[in-house]
Amino acid sequence: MASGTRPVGGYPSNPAGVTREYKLVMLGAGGVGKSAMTMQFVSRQFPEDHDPTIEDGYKIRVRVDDEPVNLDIVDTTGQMSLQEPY
Ligand SMILES: Nc1nc2c(ncn2[C@@H]2O[C@H](COP(=O)(O)OP(=O)(O)OP(=O)(O)O)[C@@H](O)[C@H]2O)c(=O)[nH]1
Ligand SMILES: [Mg+2]
Repeated sequence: MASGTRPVGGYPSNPAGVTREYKLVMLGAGGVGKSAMTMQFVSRQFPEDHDPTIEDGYKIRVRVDDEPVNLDIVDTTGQMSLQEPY
């Protein structure tokens, strides 16, 4: 392999002791199930009610490829009325 090239495939190596963080953003129209899907993933619960979201954030730790990583999830609003400037 020529000098300066990186191995093909996979992610750059992770220095020992450094926890990767992935940022996820839930996007979609109002009432399509963004919060329900997020809650299922974060707390294994399915909310039956529809409580329109303004914006919620969740930080959880999960395993990806056998490695503990931090997820930073933002559950956004689907309500156009909440997105318009005053
Ligand atoms: N039957 C069924 N109902 C669902 C599903 N996903 C969500 N719901 C219901 O649909 C409604 C709206 O779900 P939410 O998760 O609050 O929707 P949302 O996209 O977060 O809505 P906003 O925050 O207003 O943008 C709730 O009453 C949920 O229980 C699903 O897969 N099946
Ligand atoms: Mg929501």
